[in-house]
Amino acid sequence: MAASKSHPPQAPRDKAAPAAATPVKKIRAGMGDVEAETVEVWSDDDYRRATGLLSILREDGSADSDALPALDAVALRDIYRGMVRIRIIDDRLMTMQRQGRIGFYAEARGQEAAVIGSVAALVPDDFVVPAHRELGAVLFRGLPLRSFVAQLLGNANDIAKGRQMPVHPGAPRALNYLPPSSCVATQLPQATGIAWAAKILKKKTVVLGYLGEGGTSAEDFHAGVNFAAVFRTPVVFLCQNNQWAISTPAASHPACASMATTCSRCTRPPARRWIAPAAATARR
Ligand SMILES: Cc1ncc(C[n+]2csc(CCOP(=O)(O)OP(=O)(O)O)c2C)c(N)n1
Ligand SMILES: [Mg+2]
Repeated sequence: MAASKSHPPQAPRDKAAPAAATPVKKIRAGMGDVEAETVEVWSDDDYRRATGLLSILREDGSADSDALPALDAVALRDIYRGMVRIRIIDDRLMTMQRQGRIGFYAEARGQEAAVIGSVAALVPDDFVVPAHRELGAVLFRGLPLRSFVAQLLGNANDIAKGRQMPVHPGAPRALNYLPPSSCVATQLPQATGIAWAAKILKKKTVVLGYLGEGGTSAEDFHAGVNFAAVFRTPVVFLCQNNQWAISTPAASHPACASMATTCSRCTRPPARRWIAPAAATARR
């Protein structure tokens, strides 16, 4: 039986007391902490910030200077270098793939800013869980280009010695970068799991899990995102909508009006899901 203290807070039973007078407790709960008496309550402002749209670029391509992050010159140079590197190696390696010298390659032309801008926001202890177009992220984190190309060729310098398909480079553990996943969306429950582990260990690690918009129609997307929302794991899902999942246009597969709606429906804040900790305890 669940101990009474594991239940969500109840309003006092005194019907005469006005509901507004009940103080709102701010207590964090979630998996790893199922004994907590209450869950974090989000204000309407928090909710709007978490589910709304922040756009720095306007429709005409100009930037909203008030929304620009404060980055110093060194950070800006490194970010730009990371983006240009993607463009240069994509050109060369796509050519090699078309020549039949590499078995497979996934380019990120047009997605350079999303890849490098997001990974640049992390600290080294944070984990990157890529899909198949975020190779620039592991180079940005410090994987030598030589190792990356060795993996594509599967030669003697490849860490996996050719046992993994091209464009799925492993990286030294210190880089906290998982090998890319080209099995669509399977990486997302893994991202949630790493974040959950970090939470249980009380680390400050954040996990960045990437997906393409096609991934939002895969079952693992829903498992990963819903699990993350229910158990409040420190994971960020970054969906890159390049409008196509191979030959399937983005407009044709999600039932929602936009990818943002698809995602935010699953990531409603926990105040509206507060039954979860009590249910988890009751099942013991
Ligand atoms: C589970 C699974 N189903 C199908 C495929 C075949 N497949 C490879 S890439 C891809 C489309 C991915 O589209 P999206 O998620 O938008 O990523 P993008 O390639 O556009 O970056 C599909 C269906 C796969 N690799 N894994
Ligand atoms: Mg796509």
